[in-house]
Amino acid sequence: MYATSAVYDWDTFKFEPIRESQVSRAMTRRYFKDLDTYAESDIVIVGAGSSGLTAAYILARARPDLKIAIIEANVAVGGGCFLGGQLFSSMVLRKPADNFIKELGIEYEEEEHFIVVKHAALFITKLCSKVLELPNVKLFNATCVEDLITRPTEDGKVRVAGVVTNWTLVSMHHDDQSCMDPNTINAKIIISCTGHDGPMGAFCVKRLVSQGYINRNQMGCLDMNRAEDAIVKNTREIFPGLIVAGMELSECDSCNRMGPTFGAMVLSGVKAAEEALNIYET
Ligand code: 48N
Repeated sequence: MYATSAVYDWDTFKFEPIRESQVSRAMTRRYFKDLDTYAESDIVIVGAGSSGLTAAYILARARPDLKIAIIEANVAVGGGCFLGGQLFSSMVLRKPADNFIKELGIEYEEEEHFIVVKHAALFITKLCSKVLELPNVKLFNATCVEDLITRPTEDGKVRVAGVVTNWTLVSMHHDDQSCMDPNTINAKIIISCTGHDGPMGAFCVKRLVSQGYINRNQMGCLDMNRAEDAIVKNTREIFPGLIVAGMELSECDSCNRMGPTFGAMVLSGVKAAEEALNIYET
């Protein structure tokens, strides 16, 4: 026997009855209601890695009146914090990023200038669960941002005004299927945290480059000290309506990479949230 609130008689155990269609309706009714609700979002965050989820956590708690949509191409969240530099599981964050880990209530071991969380998955799952518990956030995972919505501005320029999305599996097959119509989400601010280059990485930077709106610079070689300071300092609105955070910045500012240390991802997410709040409050 193990400690549990209920005691089961496994000989007579039976679930309550159900029809398969009830499960489908329970899921699709809610999903399509969310698509309808978030078709007009206040803020869209692209990428549910460490910087994107941190930005979502700060924003959704600071402004419970704002609707925040998170678009994540993978089925699972976490980005490089789950899959990339975490073959060795433990997660290093340099101080002062320990403040955020304390706020999340995650245990860690203290070293002189950094802290170590025993498993990267502990950090990202705790952060994700706290974000998803917030009533003004919706995560659309397995969903890819495949274009930006833009609008002309009064001074004859252009600003980003939303995103174009498709289920990731559809996005991956545009070449061998017709370009199946995408979905759109209008929003005043987009925070792009799609990581450094990779199959889908650095998406919004690459899209602005393709339009000739900004220049493309390649991510620099590994230098932990320079990289982490630069990523946090450079987190900003790189184009009207578009804030870039995390490693995607290295693809427009040619910041160095830092390897498997995540303090800059967390504080870049914090800074991106503050940049978005400043824009909202002006
Ligand atoms: O974890 P990432 O890749 O991005 P960040 O910036 O949050 O964290 C970067 C960090 O993991 C590192 O790269 C570490 C520090 N290594 C540094 C180094 O030296 O190598 O998360 C980006 C997320 C992923 O989950 C992608 O699936 C997702 O963004 N994504 C997208 N989601 C929707 N639409 C897209 N077009 C898209 N592109 C990427």
